[in-house]
Amino acid sequence: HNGITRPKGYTVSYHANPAVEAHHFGSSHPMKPWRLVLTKELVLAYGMHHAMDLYLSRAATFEEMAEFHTEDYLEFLRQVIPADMEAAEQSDRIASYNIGDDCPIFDGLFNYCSLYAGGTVDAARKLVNNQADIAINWSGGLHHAKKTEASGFCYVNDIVLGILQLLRFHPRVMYIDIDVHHGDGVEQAFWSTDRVLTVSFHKYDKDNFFPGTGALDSNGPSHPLNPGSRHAINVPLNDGIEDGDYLQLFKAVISSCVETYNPGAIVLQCGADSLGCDRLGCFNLNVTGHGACVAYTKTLGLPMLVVGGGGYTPRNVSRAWAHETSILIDAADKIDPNIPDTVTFRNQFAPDYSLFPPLSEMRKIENKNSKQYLNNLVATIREQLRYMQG
Ligand code: ZLV
Ligand code: CA
Ligand code: ZN
Repeated sequence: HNGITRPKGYTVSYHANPAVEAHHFGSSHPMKPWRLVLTKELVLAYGMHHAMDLYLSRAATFEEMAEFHTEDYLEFLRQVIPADMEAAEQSDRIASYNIGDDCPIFDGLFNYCSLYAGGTVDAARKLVNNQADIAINWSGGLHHAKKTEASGFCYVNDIVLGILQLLRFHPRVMYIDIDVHHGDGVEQAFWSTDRVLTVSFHKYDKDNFFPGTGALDSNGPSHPLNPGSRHAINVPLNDGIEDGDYLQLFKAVISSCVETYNPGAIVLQCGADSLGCDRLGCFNLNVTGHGACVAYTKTLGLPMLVVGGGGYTPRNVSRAWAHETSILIDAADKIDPNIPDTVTFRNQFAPDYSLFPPLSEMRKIENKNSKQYLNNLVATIREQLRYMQG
């Protein structure tokens, strides 16, 4: 079968549940859980499931989610129904939890949240229990959710829950976020601790791009004696960054962080809205460039929790996450760039039927990141890391 076998010397676990894919945010909403169906189709058609331990994600329990979120907020998510959006007596509560156009109430909302969160918690536990070296949950990565409110299409912060599991065993965890948006919810959750180093690469334009946080000089609590001081790293970018510059920047920043911080485990959020042609994004990355960041992170040889995130052009999201799965099982060189005939919904990948269409050429966005701007980012971050060492 395709020649895809288990990777030598390490184990990859894959966490998914088809029930997640069936949820709908609403027809005009950009978040389409259906992109997970396409991802699964590609992973199966290439035979990658033969190389991994597959687990059906279970729903996270209320108590597990309450390790981060308040019981009031979770209770609200559990009982709210779409009709409450119109009910006047609920409107204050709905507003207080930031429910609205970005984060609507839809059928099965609590089930959706507990399933994607359960996948990430399960994946983290596989790493902690030494049953996996790399654990993947493409349905997770919902980095904007806060302790007591929804934000930016995210309701429950599965990443925070996963990191809390890893912290039971590892003294230091490093979080890396390549979604085009700032990973504000994860940054905020660990703002005051030195046990998590958060690193987000994102488009930054304070007033015109969501969520407006993540400036280069936003690095943790300002008081130098607060343990979290300098343990948030932000890599603010402008429109149009391309593969070569992004990968060079990624390697420079991540290698310096690992050298200084010496984490015991890595959590990688692979938001695919940093690809070219994304409906919401404004970068020019190709599937290969995005994947190269995953490949580089893997070479660090640390236990790795890999989650999804944003990504609003479903065909390209699935291309990226299937390619990245192949990288994580060490089979990228064994998969045919021509998408197999056996893929259901193969018409989605027309006209090229390639895993690697030239996204950066298809909707070229002018690159507003000068070499000087990028060099300054690296120099400033290295300086910050020098101070972090104490
Ligand atoms: O990819 O939204 O800009 C992880 C992730 O990082 C906003 N929201 C907020 C602030 C005021 N607004 C606009 C509210 C619009 C509500 C509906 C859309 C509907 C159609 C098309 C685009 C959007 C939209 N919303 C684009 N950007 C937003 C952001 C939230 C982005 C979340 C990214 C989530 C999963
Ligand atoms: Ca990011
Ligand atoms: Zn995003």
